[in-house]
Amino acid sequence: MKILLIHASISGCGFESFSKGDPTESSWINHGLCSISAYAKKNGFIPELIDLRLLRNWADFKLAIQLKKPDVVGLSMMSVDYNPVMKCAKIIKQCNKNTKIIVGGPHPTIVPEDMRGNQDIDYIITGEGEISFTKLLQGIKEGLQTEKIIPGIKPVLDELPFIDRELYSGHEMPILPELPQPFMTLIAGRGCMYNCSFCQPAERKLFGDQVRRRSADNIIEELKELRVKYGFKSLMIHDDCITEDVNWVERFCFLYAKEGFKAPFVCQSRADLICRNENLIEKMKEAGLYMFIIGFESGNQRILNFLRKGTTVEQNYKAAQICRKYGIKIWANYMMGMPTETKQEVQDTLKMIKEISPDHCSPAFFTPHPGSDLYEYCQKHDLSLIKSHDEYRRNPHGAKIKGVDYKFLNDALIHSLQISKKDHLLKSLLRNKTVIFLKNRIKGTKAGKEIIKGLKKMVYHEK
Ligand code: B12
Repeated sequence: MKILLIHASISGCGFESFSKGDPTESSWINHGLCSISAYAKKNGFIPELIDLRLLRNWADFKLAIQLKKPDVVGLSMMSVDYNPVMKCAKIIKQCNKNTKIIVGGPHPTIVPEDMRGNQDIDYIITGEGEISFTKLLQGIKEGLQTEKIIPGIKPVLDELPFIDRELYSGHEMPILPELPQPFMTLIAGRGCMYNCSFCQPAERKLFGDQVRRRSADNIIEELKELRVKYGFKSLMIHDDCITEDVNWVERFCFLYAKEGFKAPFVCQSRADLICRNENLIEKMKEAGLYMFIIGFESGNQRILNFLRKGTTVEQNYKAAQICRKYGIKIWANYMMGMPTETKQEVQDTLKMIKEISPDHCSPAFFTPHPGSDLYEYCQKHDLSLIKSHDEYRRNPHGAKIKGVDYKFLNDALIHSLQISKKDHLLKSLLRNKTVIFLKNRIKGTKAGKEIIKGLKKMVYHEK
């Protein structure tokens, strides 16, 4: 049986984008697809991958399907991937209506109704897919009939095979240009114990109420394999919040050093955890922590409470100080344009960014993601301006909700980039799609020219 998996996440980066521009969307692997592939392979199936980022256009895709002639196709989708995934499904069915199409991932789990009635989709697997996908392949092979919506089965994470990275032909580009290559991403756990209103309950729906994590020993075993196979030189740990489990991180740092790993790594954390566990942060730095990605979100306490972030503005400031103390770089995630947010509250965020002076700024316009409580809030109050699934990205692309002055937000966003005084930050931002987008928006306007001149002056020391 010929099984094909498809990486269809191109609503942001487009066709022919592999390794061009923003490394995260243009080159990173999809761990969900790699994990279901590894499990299927362990059970005797041999999935292949089509990565849309490597193709030129939909005609290329059609050709690839005609050549590969798959019996079964698996597609992974976040909400933002809906349109390209549906287009793939249509083309596949046009080529052969007997090809079975299976979708899985966050969007089908959160909103299965979105595609239940779609004739091109044969099966929807909700939640974690490894076991159910392989069972379904066996069922299809034996000609068994099954329901359209199939609930996923939670695997014991340490019992899963290491993900099938060979599914992808290209390599992942580092999150920051200064990190040495080869760069790799990995994920240790599933789920998140926090309750932020811009995310939850989506992740609980996907992975359940309890956070499950592979053992640190299991991760180190995978890293040993990756060292031999790829000789990786830097690393990104994707987990939403790996630092919540102090014992886990201590064991990981101990083993990482013991096994002779020196590659710098990047991971996500929270301001409150950094403040609470300074000792742990020091140990992480010693083990090779290069940068923390921190969801500071806002410099205003009312907004942090509205987001149910569970952190304080003071913790945001203090966490940044702790990172500076240990020489850990800061990637700041922050949002603007939340429902009810006032212009003064946005100014508080600008003040915070100025003081924190992050090494990398990742600003966003608040976007109501399906599956989150704030999405429901926006539906209830008729706030959403999102017309197409492609717009479910938090990057500052256009207006997201009613009642927000996006002209003011654009200015605030650019200001937040200007006031963080790091040259290398600006360099990376000039390469970054967000700024290219902003440059295009403001290009031609007098204010725009001044802003670009100002940015260039700061980056290239132009007179
Ligand atoms: C790493 C990550 C990224 C990476 C890489 C994404 C990737 N392709 O894997 C990058 C940085 C590129 C990214 C970008 C974005 N992300 Co992201 N990301 C994550 C993160 C932190 C981990 C994903 C992961 O690897 N999980 C581990 C694997 C094992 O789980 P999984 O991918 O869900 O796969 C399992 C199941 O979903 C299922 N499954 C998945 N695919 C398939 C396919 C089939 C056929 C089957 C049967 C099953 C199946 O089985 C898998 C194994 O159990 C998650 C949060 C999280 N903790 O999961 C957010 C998350 C997936 N991202 C999210 C969002 C919103 C985005 C962005 C839109 C953000 C933005 N910029 O605006 C972009 C969109 C990118 C795009 N698609 O164009 C949301 C999605 C919410 C939604 N409603 O869709 C999440 C859930 C975070 C959140 N709670 O808000 N992201």
